[in-house]
Amino acid sequence: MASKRGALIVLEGVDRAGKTTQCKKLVQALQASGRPAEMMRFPDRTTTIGQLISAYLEKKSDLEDHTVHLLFSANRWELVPLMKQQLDRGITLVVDRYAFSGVAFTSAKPGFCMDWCMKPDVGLPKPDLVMFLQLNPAEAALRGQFGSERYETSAFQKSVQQKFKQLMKDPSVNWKVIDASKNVDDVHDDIKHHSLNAISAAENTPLGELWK
Ligand code: Z5A
Repeated sequence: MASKRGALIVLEGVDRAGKTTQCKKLVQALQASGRPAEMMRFPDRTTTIGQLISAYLEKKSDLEDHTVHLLFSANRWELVPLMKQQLDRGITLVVDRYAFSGVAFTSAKPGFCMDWCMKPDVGLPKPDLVMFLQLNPAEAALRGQFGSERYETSAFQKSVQQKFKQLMKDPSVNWKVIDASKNVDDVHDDIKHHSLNAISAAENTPLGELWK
């Protein structure tokens, strides 16, 4: 086991903000500079639970709203042993969406409060850094139309964004807002800067527990 742990870095953001593009670019840059790094994404559609979620998102199946929320959370929990193992080995994990998406998307549905939505994810490995890629709807539209998956409508995405705003008020999480309207390389520079700081800080800090 390496003496210094890796950092847990999460990218969140609105639809088409460039999360996947930037996660890949960050991992490549970290690896190129000799820092071990790997990418993860949630939902992880490769597991049995992930396949249930994927069918739901693709509208091939319907699931009751509480049930699917708990499945998204279970999909994170099932990966926790692997995440901890990799962080312990000194590997930095760059994660495309995490529990914050879980809370923002479900609490944007009628009849859900944020408190209930947060509960299943309490105690997950706490990210050392969460970057929120901010992009206004007009700019997102220039990057292509919404896809055909569930949740990909402008009204729903607007209320998801409001929920993210509320989550970002929580000072127990190290949030950084990134202007995602810049070109890919400039956004990457901002993300890399914050990430290198987080990696240094994480080396000497134990991994925390989210919302605990
Ligand atoms: N969900 C949930 O309900 N509960 C949960 O717990 C979790 C998730 C974890 C998963 O979607 C869905 O599940 C998601 C939330 C919900 N539903 N929605 N919406 P996903 O992860 O499979 O896909 P996504 O996260 O929705 O992807 P995205 O938002 O559409 O894309 P992105 O990753 O932010 O962007 P991208 O793919 O990197 O880039 C999009 C396009 O923009 C592409 O053509 C790029 O080349 C272009 N791009 C990227 N950056 C730039 C810049 N800087 N300038 C110009 N163009 C750019």
